[in-house]
Amino acid sequence: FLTTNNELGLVAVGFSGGQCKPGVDAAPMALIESGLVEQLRDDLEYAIHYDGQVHAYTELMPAADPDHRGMKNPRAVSAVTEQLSKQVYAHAKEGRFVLTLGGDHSIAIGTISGTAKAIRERLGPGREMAVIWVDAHADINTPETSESGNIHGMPVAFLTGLAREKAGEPFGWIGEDQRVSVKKLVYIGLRDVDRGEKKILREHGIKAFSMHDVDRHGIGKVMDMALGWIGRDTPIHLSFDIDALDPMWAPSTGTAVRGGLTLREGDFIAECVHETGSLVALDLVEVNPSLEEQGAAETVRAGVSIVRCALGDTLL
Ligand code: B3U
Ligand code: MN
Ligand code: MN
Repeated sequence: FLTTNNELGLVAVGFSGGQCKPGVDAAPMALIESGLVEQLRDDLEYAIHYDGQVHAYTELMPAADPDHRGMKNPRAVSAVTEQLSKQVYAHAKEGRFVLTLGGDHSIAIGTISGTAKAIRERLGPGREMAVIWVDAHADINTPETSESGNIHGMPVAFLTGLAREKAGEPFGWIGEDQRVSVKKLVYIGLRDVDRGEKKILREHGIKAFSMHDVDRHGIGKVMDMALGWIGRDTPIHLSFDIDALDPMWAPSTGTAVRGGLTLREGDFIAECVHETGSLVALDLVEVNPSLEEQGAAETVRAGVSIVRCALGDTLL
């Protein structure tokens, strides 16, 4: 029932408040200007539902936004992700595939909470979707374990309920039906994981394939294992941080880490997830076209390639 149509909801999120560097807010426009929407419509034959705007959510920005539990811009990130969650939910509820162009990775609090709720309602009780998180980083710091205070390093903690807030606190809006289980979460590409995060991954038995695993087994075997862990007929939300790719292929991103995936390995992950027929949503985040004069165009091109592969483009 999941991919019975070619309807695609597109949400463009020009938001950078989950980290400190400006420029990642310009990514959706750069991706769209490079022809992504036309390619999805004309080459891949999607019917695209897009409101034609890159949302900056300026109307939601608080006048004052002091740190809360060490988090930077907590109210801004909360307001944006709560609104985004509703937008993504509305598309997913209609049975559309949801493509979100970020923005920094804090926006995944909005996207995944939105699909989790919609998919839960469609699947009925006892079943829930899985998340594949492709990233150099685990983004599972709690406000207390984070050394940076940047919320783009925390979305998985909020989405799994490892970090929680009460009603009235910034992230108090996240409900049980908007969360995902740590057992349904799989990482690929990790290579820069904080000490506190390693402890969290270990203690909760979270499935994670680091670059070491990619080197040892090859990306083919890693994908077999990742998808085997999730199991058949489980809806999948793919959250793809462009910094999972080696800076050779994606240099223009806020926290580039050497020793990453090749462009083909990134595309292969997207292709394999598409082939399951269970992909319900994709986030592409952390493309920052302003950081590298030379590498920006290349990074945008890598992002377009990942999206095309996840949406069914094939080499032959
Ligand atoms: N783990 C670090 C660094 C980081 C996380 N995500 C990115 N960088 N892109 C942190 O700030 O939590
Ligand atoms: Mn990330
Ligand atoms: Mn990252």
